Order: sequence, then C-alpha cells, then structure tokens
Amino acid sequence: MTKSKHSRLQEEQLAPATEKVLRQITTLYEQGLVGDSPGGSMGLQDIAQSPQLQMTMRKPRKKVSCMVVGNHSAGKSSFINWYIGEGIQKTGVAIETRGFTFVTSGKKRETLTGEATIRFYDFLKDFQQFEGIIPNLFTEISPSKEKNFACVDWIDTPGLVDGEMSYPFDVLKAILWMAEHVDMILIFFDPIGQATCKRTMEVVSALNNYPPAVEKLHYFMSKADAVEKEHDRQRVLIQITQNLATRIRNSHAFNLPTFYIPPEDGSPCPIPNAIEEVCQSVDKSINMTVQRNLRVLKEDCENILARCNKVLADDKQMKAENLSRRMYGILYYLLASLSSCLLVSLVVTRILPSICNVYDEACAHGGVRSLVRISPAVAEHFMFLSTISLVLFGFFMLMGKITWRIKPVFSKRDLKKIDEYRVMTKKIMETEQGLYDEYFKTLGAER
Ligand SMILES: Nc1nc2c(ncn2[C@@H]2O[C@H](COP(=O)(O)OP(=O)(O)OP(=O)(O)O)[C@@H](O)[C@H]2O)c(=O)[nH]1
Ligand SMILES: [Mg+2]
Repeated sequence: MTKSKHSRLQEEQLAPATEKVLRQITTLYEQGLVGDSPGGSMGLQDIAQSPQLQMTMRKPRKKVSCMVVGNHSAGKSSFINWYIGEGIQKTGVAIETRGFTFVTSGKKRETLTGEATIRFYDFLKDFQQFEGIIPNLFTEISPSKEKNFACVDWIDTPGLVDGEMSYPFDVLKAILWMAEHVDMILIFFDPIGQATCKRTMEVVSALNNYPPAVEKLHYFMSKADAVEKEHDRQRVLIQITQNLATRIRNSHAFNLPTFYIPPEDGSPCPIPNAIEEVCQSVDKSINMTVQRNLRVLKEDCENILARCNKVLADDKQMKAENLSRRMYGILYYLLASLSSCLLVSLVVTRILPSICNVYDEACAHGGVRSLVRISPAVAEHFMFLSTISLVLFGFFMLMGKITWRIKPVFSKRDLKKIDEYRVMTKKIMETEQGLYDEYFKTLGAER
C-alpha cells in the first residue's frame, strides 16, 4: 500500500469521528447537554436569546462548505461525483451545470428545488436577491459515506464561458456572494477548453479583489490526463499561470497542481496526479473548521457568562436606583401633602371669622381664637399665600411623579433562570476539553 493510499484510508476511518465532533458542537448550541439537568437542558443559542440575556448568537455550521468554480467543462461536476463516489451531477461536453447545486450527505437520496434549498440552508436567505436564481438552485442529498463527504457540502457552479451564452442570473455577482459564505473555493482550469476565457479570468480577478474570498482560493489544473504529452501539459500550465499572474494576489507563492479523475478500471496512468492534494486541501479546511468551531464554542460560553454577570450587576444597580427613587418620591409626595394642608389651613383661617360670628361659642376655644386673631393678616395676603402653596403643591406632585419612575428589574424567577443558565453554560464549557481530545484522536496525534 502506498503512503498516500494508507493515509487516505486512515482519514476515511477517522471521518466519522471528525463528523461526530462537529455534530456534538452543533448539538451544544441546539440542545445543550441532553439529559444533564433534571429540569431539562437548553442549547447555548436558546440561553443566549433568552429574554433575560437577549444576545444574538449563531450556531457554527456542522459542515465545511466548498465551492467549485471554473470554466465550462473543467470537470467540476465530475470531481464532485468522484469525491462522493456517485454520479450525482450530470457531466458531459455540453454546458451541463447552469445553476448552483449543493451536494450534501444525508440519510437517503433526495433532490431539493430552489425554494426548499433556501429553507434548508438558512444562510441562503439573501441569495434570493439574484433574479432568476431560484429555478436554478438545487440541493442533491446523497447517503454516500465516501471520504470526508459527511463533513463537506459541495457547491457546484455554472461553467464559465464567453460569447453568446447568457446566464439566467448575474453569474459573477452570484459567485462573489457565495464566495463570502463558503469556507473554501476550488478553481479548476481545463487544459483543453477555455481555461483562460474572458469570463473565467473576470471571475478570478473579482474573487482576488474581494477580501472575504481571497484567503479561500485554491487553484488546480484539472483533466491533466486529457493532454497526453508532458511538454504540451507544461506549455498549457505556463500559459494559464501567465494569464493568472496579473490577476491573482500573492502570485509569487502561486502553485497550480495538476490532477485528473483516476480511471474507473484502475488502469495505471503515468501522468502525475495531484488529486490527493485537492482532497488534502478539503481535509485541511475541515480541520480548520473543527478548530474554529471549538474556539467559537469557548468564546460563546465566555460571552454568555460575561453577559450573565453584566445583567446581574445592572439589575443590582437598578434595584438600588429604584430604592433611592422611591425614597425621593415619598419625600416629594409628603411635601406635596404638606403644601395641600397649608392651602386648606389658609382657606380655613380666611373664612373662620365669618363662621365664628355664627357659632360664637365654638370659637371661644383657645386654638381657634388665635387663628381668628391672625385671620385679618391672612385675609390681607390670602391671594399671595394661597398661590405659593398651590405652586408648591403642584411642584412637589410633579417631582414625585418624575422621581417615582421605577425601572423593571428581574423577578426571583428570572434570577433563578440566570443562575441555571450559568450552571448549564459552565457545564458545556467543561465538555470542551473532551471535544478537543476527541478531535486530537481524529488526527491520530497523541499527547
Ligand atoms: N480526461 C478527463 N476527462 C474528464 C475529467 N474530468 C471530467 N472529464 C470529462 O470532461 C467533460 C466535462 O466534465 P464536467 O464534469 O461535466 O465538467 P463541468 O466543469 O462540470 O462542466 P459544466 O458544468 O458544463 O461547467 C466530461 O465529458 C467528463 O467526462 C478528467 O479528469 N480527465
Ligand atoms: Mg458541471
């Protein structure tokens, strides 16, 4: 067994383990640690979006998405078919792929049309903006267990051609949009076709000038066996490289491995084949995704815990503020009632002499007598004094109303929930090391 075949076999056996790690991470976002807490578990996403925490959190994708771009007949669909070991995509010399097709693994063979595809991949919601895309969007689901297919979503794109060919949608813009949302982009050049056609070069330039895409690009010359003579192959290789030189960034480190689909009958072919390299770039992307998802998981847990601490601290402060607001409110209302008492006593003092004339005996009482005595003075300044007390009453009432604005705080139930969130998140965080260990096992690396 050759070294590369051996390593591929190992990777194939380890693929389910990698997939398991990716799936477990997603499960932690969707359901949390199932069966862990007696009151039922919650996923990180629900915890983050709970009414108490109100955070936005996106769960990391379970699979790596890999878009294949290239000129018409570059062998894009054939490569995807070879990778999954199934003739899922139509291939041939005619323009076969006119739209975008997602090829993904699932329990059984199924085809989804545009509308269903948009719903299946929620990140595609904005992809509908491209007029004419929906009828040209598909998902092919296959139960294949080949290679690392369980961890990859392939995206087959329309073949790029010049001339009369008109696309049902803006192909350049659609590829650029997709480039932002995928993890890696393979660009295939066909040595016997229109590898360097204007449209292909336009797409390559645009991708190279689009920051979200540029780091994801990998170039390959496909169908290397279609050119029999070595020196012809070299000539085409130089021609493609020269054409690309002015269009690609980082051109000094440019590398264009050549590959071809190995003959089905297994007959030996003397032409060197870098198809393993294509698979290795996919595997590398899968590994990067696992590492990124594990990192994001840790960061998200830390963010949730920090958010819990923040909302609790804010709540404490709010409760203290509410208390002082209440105290001031009570004070203002007290002052307002004192002002109203003053107003009432002013009125009483003012009208007391006329009452005393009627009820002379009642007015003989000492306290009332002194009021009667000051009554002329009150009568003289009555308007002024009553206006002041009325203004004071209005002012204190208003201040009381303004101050008594109690802000909402957490109920006991809310506080209990936040405590539960903290416990669940900490437990999820504790599983991170176990996930790393499982991931290291997939690499065959021992610590
Ligand atoms: N010799 C050789 N032929 C290949 C190879 N890969 C694909 N082909 C042939 O090239 C032709 C085009 O292949 P497709 O896979 O349909 O190419 P495509 O890039 O998907 O084409 P469009 O969808 O039209 O853009 C088919 O006849 C394939 O059999 C290869 O590695 N070697
Ligand atoms: Mg195709």
